Amino acid sequence: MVANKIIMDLYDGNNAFELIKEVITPALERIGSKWADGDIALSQEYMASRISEDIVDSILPPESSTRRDVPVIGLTTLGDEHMLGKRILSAFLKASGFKILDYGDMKAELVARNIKNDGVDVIIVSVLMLNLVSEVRELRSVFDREGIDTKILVGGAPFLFDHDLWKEVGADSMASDAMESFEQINSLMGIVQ
Ligand code: B12
Repeated sequence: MVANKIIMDLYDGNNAFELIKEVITPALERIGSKWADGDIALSQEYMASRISEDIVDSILPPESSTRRDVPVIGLTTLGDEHMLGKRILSAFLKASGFKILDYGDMKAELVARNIKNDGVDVIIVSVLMLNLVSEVRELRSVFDREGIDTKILVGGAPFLFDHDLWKEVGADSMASDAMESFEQINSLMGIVQ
């Protein structure tokens, strides 16, 4: 497979996140624009993302053997079917020693029920679709109604374009990439590194 060979030629065993950022994500962004311009079908975009997922899976680092059980981190999308960003984030945080509960894609009510049961300290929400940003506001209002004090950390394209958006939707913090999410989790939990 051509895509696989291109990445493997560049992969040195230690640069997975760099390759994802510099090569795979920009390629998918170009593919997304081609779809938006009507040059390719959604099925082709889908196949490109499946191929990318397989490549990403093959280069992501394994979980760290030094695991910490506190804080408990949940990860979800709120109606968004774009899963690759979440998967990358999860791998990075697992490699950093965090235990991650991945809820897949859920409605706010269900996320709230799960994090209550699981005692989640920080819920990370990945959003790619602009119209789903309002779901974070919904999550905040469910938390307020139910008295849930789990911190909400958001990230993804809409929050990169508008740096104050996370405040407007009632999140506790935002991060622009996996490394920053690590720092934000520690800061939200008052953990000094
Ligand atoms: C692949 C893809 C799909 C695949 C997804 C497959 C899958 N299982 O993931 C399929 C084909 C299913 C799909 C469907 C749709 N898609 Co689509 N898709 C894409 C595409 C091409 C790439 C997305 C991707 O995987 N990028 C690579 C990953 C690694 O990047 P990422 O998600 O941005 O994540 C990175 C960062 O943002 C960050 N990050 C992400 N989340 C978080 C969270 C935190 C806390 C932190 C710190 C960081 C972080 O970390 C990641 C690594 O750096 C984009 C194009 C684009 N420009 O993004 C369109 C795109 C996102 N899709 C789009 C659209 C419109 C759709 C559909 C509505 C199409 C349709 N008519 O059905 C549906 C939506 C379904 C839904 N409810 O979600 C639009 C969105 C427009 C908008 N304004 O919101 C885009 C931008 C295409 C375009 N140019 O118009 N899509």
